[in-house]
Amino acid sequence: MEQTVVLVKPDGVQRGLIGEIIHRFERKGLKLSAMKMISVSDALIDEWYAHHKDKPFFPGLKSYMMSYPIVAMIWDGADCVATVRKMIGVTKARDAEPGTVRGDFAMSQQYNLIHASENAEIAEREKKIMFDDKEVFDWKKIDSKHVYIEEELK
Ligand code: 3AN
Repeated sequence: MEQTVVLVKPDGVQRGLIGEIIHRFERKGLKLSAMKMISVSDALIDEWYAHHKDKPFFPGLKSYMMSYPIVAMIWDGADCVATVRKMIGVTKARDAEPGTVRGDFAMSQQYNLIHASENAEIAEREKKIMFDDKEVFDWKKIDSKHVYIEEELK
């Protein structure tokens, strides 16, 4: 199974959408492997968004990400990275498809509620930045045999 990193960003926390977001991924059949609320540091944002550091919106993005706590999670499932990206919708929230998190609950390009790893390689990098090994739980979800057929569980 594949893992992806999801952040409920400060606007999602402020708007009371932590539960809604978790609910969506749980109902989909994904497994929660880690979760914590944290205040992110300046250095963490520099590392997390290193690919955006020269963009004009970076200073605003950084102060927004540091403005209030965030909730960080690891979700686990078959093709989890692409599945979760589909479920969150495109970056500019007012263009996001209805039925996605951003499409249903947000309007802004910056205040777009949620982050999810872009690809499997980035997911591995983000797991290492955000979580210690002891914060990640390897547990068996007993309904997985009703979510996947045998071959999909391998
Ligand atoms: P996504 O989160 O959809 O993968 P990225 O990685 O392009 O999008 O951008 C990271 C974050 O930076 C976004 N979630 C958003 O908060 C912010 N952002 C991206 N593009 C802009 C922009 N043009 N103006 C302001 N903020 C932006």
